[in-house]
Amino acid sequence: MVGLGAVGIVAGARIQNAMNTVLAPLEAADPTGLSQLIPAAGGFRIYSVTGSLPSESEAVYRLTVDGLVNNPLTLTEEDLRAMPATSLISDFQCVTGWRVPKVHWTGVKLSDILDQAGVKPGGAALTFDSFDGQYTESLTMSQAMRPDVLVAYDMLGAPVTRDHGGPVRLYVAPMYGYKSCKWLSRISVVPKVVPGYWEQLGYDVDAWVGHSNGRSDPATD
Ligand SMILES: Nc1nc2c(c(=O)[nH]1)N[C@H]1C(S)=C(S)[C@@H](COP(=O)(O)O)O[C@H]1N2
Ligand SMILES: [Mo]
Repeated sequence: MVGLGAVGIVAGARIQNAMNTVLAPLEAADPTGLSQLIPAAGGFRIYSVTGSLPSESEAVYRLTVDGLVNNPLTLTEEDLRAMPATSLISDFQCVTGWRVPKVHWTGVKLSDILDQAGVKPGGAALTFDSFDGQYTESLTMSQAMRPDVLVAYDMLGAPVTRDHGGPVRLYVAPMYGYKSCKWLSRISVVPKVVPGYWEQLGYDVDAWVGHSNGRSDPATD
């Protein structure tokens, strides 16, 4: 137990240092180091690990789907809106504790996009990149095929705003908010899970709301 506790403290210190490096001088009071740039309507907080809010117009926006696929895709927002749409009403919960109940989401099921791209044998996981140039996320293939995982272009009854990661963001309904990569620019099919931005800093890769505290910290697991 003593040994595990020590590991937890070391991991915690590492996370804190890494977050201070990335985020200073933003929101130093936030114990997680996550940056709250703008208090948003309806209980959301607007997060960006880069300390700024990137922007891409609908005209230049492209979503690349590549890696272990038979048909790599380059999709515009119009292409996505022309695909079969799925709407969900589901909570958005950040691992730091805030939660927005019953948010309306519309987009394309990630599974539909993967079906169109044609996953090759050996494609067992996905990586997600943001056009902010820093944020990344991951899912296993079976998580990605769930019907409640969307590539979302509408949120709160309107196009996803720039603040919330528009024109297109990921929405992983059953998992903590950090899975829902904003300003989504690339989906790659890969052989195994590559931990995302916060996961490299200690958060759980499997971020099920309620099953996980979002952090792989042996001192508190
Ligand atoms: N590109 C990018 N995506 C991101 C983040 C981020 O900092 N950058 N923060 C994540 C976290 S921790 C949460 S809780 C949600 C917050 O979404 P919101 O800014 O729309 O409230 O976005 C997730 N996706
Ligand atoms: Mo979060």
